[in-house]
Amino acid sequence: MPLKFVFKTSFATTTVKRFVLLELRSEGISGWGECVAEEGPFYGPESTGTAEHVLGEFLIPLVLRRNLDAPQEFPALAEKIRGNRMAKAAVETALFDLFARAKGESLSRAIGGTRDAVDVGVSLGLAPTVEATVENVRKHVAQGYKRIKLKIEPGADVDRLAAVRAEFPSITLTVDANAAYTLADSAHLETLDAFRLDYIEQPLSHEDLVDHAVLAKRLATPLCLDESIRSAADAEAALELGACRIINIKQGRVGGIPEARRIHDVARAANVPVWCGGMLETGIGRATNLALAALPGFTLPGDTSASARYFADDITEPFVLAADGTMAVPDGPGIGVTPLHDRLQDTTVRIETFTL
Ligand code: SMG
Ligand code: MG
Repeated sequence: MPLKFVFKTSFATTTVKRFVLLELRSEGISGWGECVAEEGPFYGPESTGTAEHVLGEFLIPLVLRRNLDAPQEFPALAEKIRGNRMAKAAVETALFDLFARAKGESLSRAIGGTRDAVDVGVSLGLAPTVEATVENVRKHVAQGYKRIKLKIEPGADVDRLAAVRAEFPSITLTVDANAAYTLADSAHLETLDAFRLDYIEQPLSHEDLVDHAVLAKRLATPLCLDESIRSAADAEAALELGACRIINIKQGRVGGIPEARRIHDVARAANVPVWCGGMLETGIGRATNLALAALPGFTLPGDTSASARYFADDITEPFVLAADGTMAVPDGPGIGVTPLHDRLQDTTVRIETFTL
């Protein structure tokens, strides 16, 4: 699916979204799971190719013709398979959707969501110039997003922030470096304190906690971790070390909804706000994310922006931004949306069917 914009981060440039979509069928009901792995292993270690392999060879056989009483039984089945969290999350979210649909209950309700709409922000990729950055901010502030997040990298940070802050002194502004800096950049990162950011997301290595804790002590701006938090155990360690004061939760990155929920609970017990991240999902993954973001600890605007920001035509009915900067949490059965038949046909490159 072509993206409406070039999404440049410190690690990659995305113009087309290619992904694995999983449909699990049982007793006449379909559950849908979008695998958030990207084409290349640059955000995290997984890619669409590794996900296809692990799904086909290891994960799907675990659930084929097996009677499960609840989606919560899946993690124990998949326990022997290390890592591959995005592939696992695809199966698990499809199972959650399937079970919630079978009960005629919304996924959000099924997992303990307490909100019917969530605050929404937007994540803006690296633009070629300072002026193009400001223009992009202008456009999305006008659309009503509650928080603007700018991708940054060394050489494309202070200049952009200064220009954005000059025009928008009071918007909620954050940055995401996707691990582009090192501790050697600490003095430089300290200068970002001047821009009154709500947080700096993942400035240092994608697997690091300790250096983030060292950096955090030098900055007034809170750190938010994304890539480094793969599990509730990571979240506990990060908070214990003082590596972050905010957590970005993505169900795909952490292996599914129960682990996302555990991270939410760890953070909540420590009074640490969380927000729901995004992986340029189609309507399927977006619906799953919205259900998760309805949990009570998700108190900051997330990256679950409107479908129209990403795609001319989504594969589901589009998600829209309400005038008050919120997005409705689907209340229909399961994730509340289904792929539109024609859109699915138009966008599908290859279908693989697994039966016993
Ligand atoms: O879904 O709007 C979205 C993308 C949000 O910035 C976003 N995601 O590190 O938080 C992040 C990135 C990871 C994906 S970049 C292709
Ligand atoms: Mg991030």
